[in-house]
Amino acid sequence: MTKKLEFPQNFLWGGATAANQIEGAYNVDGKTLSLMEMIPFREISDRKNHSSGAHLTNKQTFADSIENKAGLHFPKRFGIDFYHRYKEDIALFKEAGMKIFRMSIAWTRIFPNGSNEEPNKAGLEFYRNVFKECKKQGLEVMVTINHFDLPYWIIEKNLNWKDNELQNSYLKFAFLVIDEFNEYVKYWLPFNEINLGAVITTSLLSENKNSMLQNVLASYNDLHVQFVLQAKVIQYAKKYKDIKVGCMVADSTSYPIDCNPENVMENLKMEQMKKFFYYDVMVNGEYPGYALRMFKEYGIKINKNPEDDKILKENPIQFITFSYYMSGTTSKSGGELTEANGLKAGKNPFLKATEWGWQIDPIGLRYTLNQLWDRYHLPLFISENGIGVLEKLDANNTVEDNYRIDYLGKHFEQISEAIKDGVDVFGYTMWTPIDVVSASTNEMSKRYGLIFVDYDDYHNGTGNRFKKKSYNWFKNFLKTKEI
Ligand code: BGP
Repeated sequence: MTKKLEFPQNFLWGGATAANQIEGAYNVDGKTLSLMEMIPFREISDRKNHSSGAHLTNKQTFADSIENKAGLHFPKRFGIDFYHRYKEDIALFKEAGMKIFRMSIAWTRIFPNGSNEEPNKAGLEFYRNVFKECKKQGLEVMVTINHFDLPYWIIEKNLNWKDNELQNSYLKFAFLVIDEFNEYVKYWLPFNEINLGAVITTSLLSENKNSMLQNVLASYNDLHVQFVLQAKVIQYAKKYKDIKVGCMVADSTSYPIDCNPENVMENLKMEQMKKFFYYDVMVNGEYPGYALRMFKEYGIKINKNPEDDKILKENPIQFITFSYYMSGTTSKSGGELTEANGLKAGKNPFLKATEWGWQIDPIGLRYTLNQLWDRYHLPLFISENGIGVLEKLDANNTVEDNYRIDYLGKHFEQISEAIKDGVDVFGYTMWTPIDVVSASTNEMSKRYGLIFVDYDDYHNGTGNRFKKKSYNWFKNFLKTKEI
């Protein structure tokens, strides 16, 4: 039985990627390494557990990654060679019927050695060519200015977000790419998953890498810096009438484990600090009372510059984007936990989870869309959503990924329900249209794509692209809107 879904005619369907997970060519045409590209692969034994929350653990120390840079430890993060194959990939996106492509710009292609140098012409040219190709194929573009990937030269200089030099370097990079590419790129996101980014980069940059609590506390100050930098990007971009700047938050739905008021209250607090806090600051331009109370109780002091409040107030985000992969539960007494991308969430007995423990919950997406619309009344865009699975090409050079078809169809259904609820959702970019290197495991084998890419975890393979069953299903869905 098929079901026809309703979507507005101009709804932007598409796919999302990130430079450090797709481009490869990390040392080509002047590019230098970014921190994400230096993260070593996990130990084989660790990888069998598929535990998430990778990045640098105690085992994979910072020193390891520096050795990695010197070529002592291999491999690095290779991506899928989008750098050389972008025309083929964009043609496949177009053939599927996509209308928008979300990607990021590698800071290290534009300023390979520091921000006092001239921007690297070859880097600018690469992105201009990609954007021109998107235009030729009728795809809008959404750009993430910083998708977790800090240049290694920032680490060499020992800079942190609190340092003016890093802040100014980021702004120089952000303003430059907006000046260069505003005619091609309508939608801009200054930071990927701003609620995770600060925690991740703080842990990577922090001297005290072993204390997670300290990293989280310190990260509120880094986060504040990112809020202000984002507001400055919004302010700057106002000179271009045709572009819009929005946020990107790693969202997830959280339910109380039961109707015990203690647990319901705990869940409210969880939602406030895990999601609403970020949107509240970026939409309303001020820190909400529940956060100020929490900061006081934990002894967190936000070091603000005198002009920060004004900048935040005058430059709210113009639309909201978020990633949505899963939901979780909360109970005051703890309960059984699952973990995704370093965020812990309570288990839900009503839901199935992926091999990595990400609990699949399409209805949670409708729930979140309603929550965000009711609270902010800003246009919403789902900038990431998808399912990571271990997959192999079969004898027919395809993957019969019925589970992905099921996952996507059920999420699309809930988006269409939210639209019927009156929620203004204007687009969706799945993570991801094509297999890429995973952000949390650094492996190829956690695959999300509609298109299979022939590389293994060690970058063996032809790199050739093969359509999975879901590719053809999605192509047909875009024509018929039937699931
Ligand atoms: C998000 C990141 C992406 C992406 C995705 C899937 O947090 O923005 O970069 O990779 O999660 O995560 P993973 O690759 O770890 O499965």
